[in-house]
Amino acid sequence: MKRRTLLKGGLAALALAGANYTGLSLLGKSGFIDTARADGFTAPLPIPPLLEDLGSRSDSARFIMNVQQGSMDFFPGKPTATLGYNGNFLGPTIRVRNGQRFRINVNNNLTQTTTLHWHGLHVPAQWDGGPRQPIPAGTTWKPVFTIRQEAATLWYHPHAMGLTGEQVYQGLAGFFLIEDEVSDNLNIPKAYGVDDIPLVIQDRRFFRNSQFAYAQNMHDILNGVIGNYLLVNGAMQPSLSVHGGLVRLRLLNGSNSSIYRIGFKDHRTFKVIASDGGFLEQPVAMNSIVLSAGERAEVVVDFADVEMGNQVSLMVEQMKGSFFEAMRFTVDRAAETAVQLPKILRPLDKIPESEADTIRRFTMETMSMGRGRMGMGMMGRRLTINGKKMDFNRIDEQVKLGSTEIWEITNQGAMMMSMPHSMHLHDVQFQVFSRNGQPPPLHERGRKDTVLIMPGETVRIISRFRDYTGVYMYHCHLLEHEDDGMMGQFEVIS
Ligand SMILES: [Cu+2]
Repeated sequence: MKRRTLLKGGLAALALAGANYTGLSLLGKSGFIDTARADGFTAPLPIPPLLEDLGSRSDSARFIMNVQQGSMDFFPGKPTATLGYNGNFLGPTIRVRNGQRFRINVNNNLTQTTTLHWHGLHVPAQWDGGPRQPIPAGTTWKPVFTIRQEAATLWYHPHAMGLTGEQVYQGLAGFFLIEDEVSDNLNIPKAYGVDDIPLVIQDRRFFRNSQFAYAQNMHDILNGVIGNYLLVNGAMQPSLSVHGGLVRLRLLNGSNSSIYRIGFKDHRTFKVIASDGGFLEQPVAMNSIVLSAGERAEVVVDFADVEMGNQVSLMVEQMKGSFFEAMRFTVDRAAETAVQLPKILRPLDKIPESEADTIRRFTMETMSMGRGRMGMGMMGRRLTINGKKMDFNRIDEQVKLGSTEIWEITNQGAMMMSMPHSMHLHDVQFQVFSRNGQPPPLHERGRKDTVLIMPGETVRIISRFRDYTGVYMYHCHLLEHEDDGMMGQFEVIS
């Protein structure tokens, strides 16, 4: 895969003093397949199938999900052992409607525990699918709940304590889409797999025997497991035929720990129409967007100017500076109808600062050098939130049901080892209230559940805690950090 520097003002602008992005240095490059590859972009982009609803009533949806082992030929004739939901790699797209009753049977056919977490979903704590709801090997989990949430691009993935990173890496992830009257009525592309395209972007590295090179040694825990191959919907260098009109891309950074800047090779402008938890108030024009692990954005791109038969490349830049030509769009037919994106997508109810009852402060720390021994820095306390690591037996924060809270989250920069972190809260969709004391950029002003916090940055988020009591997680969504214990528990109490 070619590595090129194409997008100007890319992640270099976010460069980290002292951070180690040498990637494979500790393990040595020799054990890994290198990125040289015959030219691709011939295989069609896989579109995850919509999961068939087994229910007969429109107000109720019933699904079955098998968590299973599989195999993929990422390299011809050299199968890679994988995990998948109802298939070999990744999972089907679950699509539900606001207000619908949702039931699913999750059969764990693996030889180890897993969980199934609904990332971004406002859901009763007992059905959250976090580390407190393990599904032991060979058993079935049967959550039942009502969707109480506006249209959004969410996703699902395992979240078992200490196993999340490895299970996601092997292929466990899928889209979870909510539709409602607003999304029905908006004049935007909405034909699934035709002009409304889910794109989960992930990087991977491989051993020479073509198996995933996933490790949790100290280097990989601190830096995250960063790959040198890029997969889009589980395929390397795929291409997709599209019409010469508006195409909506539901982008998910489904990588373990990579931060991506995503844009087009020809720098074309696109419109961001939704963040993690739903539509923005108005489309925001950009020509690249940064998504940390776990974040989503819906963007609409216009291919009307592309000559029939020509291709447009989607580019992905990792924070450490590697560029990937992720996939190509081949414009091979004219648009049937000319769609004009609306100027206003929906009114967005902004939570006022005055509504907040409480301000809580969180410090995400990569290394606490003061507590470690000098010269043995990596042996010191690492990857903590407020100096603590995850403990099932400890409730870190108690939040009153019905309250509104501001959480002020600081990524403590350090001289020796600074890392970006991405803070994710279960239960709520929050709003970014400020970034380093300033209003957030326009595309961060919608609903969010995951937010990138660079070293030295302070982000304030505001959330309403409604409907459900119980214990939920907050954690860094760099999965190697999460697995290492960069996570805490908040309990919503009545
Ligand atoms: Cu982190």
